[in-house]
Amino acid sequence: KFITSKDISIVGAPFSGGQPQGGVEHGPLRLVEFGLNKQLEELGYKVDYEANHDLESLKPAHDPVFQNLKNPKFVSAVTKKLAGQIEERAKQNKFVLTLGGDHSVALATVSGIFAAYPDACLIWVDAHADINTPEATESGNIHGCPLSFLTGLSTSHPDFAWVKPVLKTGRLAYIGLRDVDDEEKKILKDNNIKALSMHHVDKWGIGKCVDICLDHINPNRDLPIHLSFDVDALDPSVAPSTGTPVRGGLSFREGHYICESLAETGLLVAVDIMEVNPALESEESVFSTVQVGCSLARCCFGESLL
Ligand code: NNH
Ligand code: MN
Ligand code: MN
Ligand code: MN
Repeated sequence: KFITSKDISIVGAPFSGGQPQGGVEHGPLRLVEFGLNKQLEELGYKVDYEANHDLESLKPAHDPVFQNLKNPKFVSAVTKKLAGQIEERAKQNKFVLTLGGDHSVALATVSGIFAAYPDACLIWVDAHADINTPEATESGNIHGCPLSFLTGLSTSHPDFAWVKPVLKTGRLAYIGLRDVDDEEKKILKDNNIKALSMHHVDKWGIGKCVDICLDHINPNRDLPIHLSFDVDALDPSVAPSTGTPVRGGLSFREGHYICESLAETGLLVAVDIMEVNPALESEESVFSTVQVGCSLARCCFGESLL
């Protein structure tokens, strides 16, 4: 056991600068308004919440596209600040639950968590691989790039020089992929990264997929685990309110199974619930997406374990 307390530090990351659609910055507050803090307290945890309402103040007056990336200075400033906060909370022997916000915020969560736990491994649950380099990205949206910086595959962008290559490619595994750019496919192959797509979920079932990932990145089940869960990994019928829905995703149960089985290891130290966008689609869509976001988080903290 890496964490001996029953303390959860919820870090709000109300930020949308890593992609073009507004609204995702309202994700954290909606999850908290839905009762997430109280739900986790009912599971026996002591919960504190830092809303980080002031992130907009880090927006520079002038932030032109540089080396293909959009809003590089804003994304860099926000994620650098949050990384320090997350590292501090992790070093206080607390579970860190980060609520996005777009997935560029993983620059902060992975930097912060791996500073506290250098031997950690990362499970990335997403329809997308988010490992584009500045040279490779077609969109220029930084939420599609965090893993290239964190793994050290991108080193040349000056705004992200502060991001240390804390994540070895052998400690990264994906589940749920189905919309991966050609350049990313090459990166995954060249670096021998364990990447399970929806095809693998169909073929082997979710149980075997989680085992395969853990066997690869945590073979002795003795390393801390960080889960970064992009809700667009779920099928759009389950989590419709997200910026880039892709059909054919994880079912409600498959998503929850991942969280439950990681909770069961006793090795989880950090969880990110990302890309909930309450500005998208209908009020019913928002309700189901926020509800599933909260229930994934609760399952990470053992709700459904007997
Ligand atoms: N691969 C695309 C890009 O880099 C899409 C990324 N979008 C996401 N990632 N939602 O999770 O822009
Ligand atoms: Mn707004
Ligand atoms: Mn993502
Ligand atoms: Mn995604």
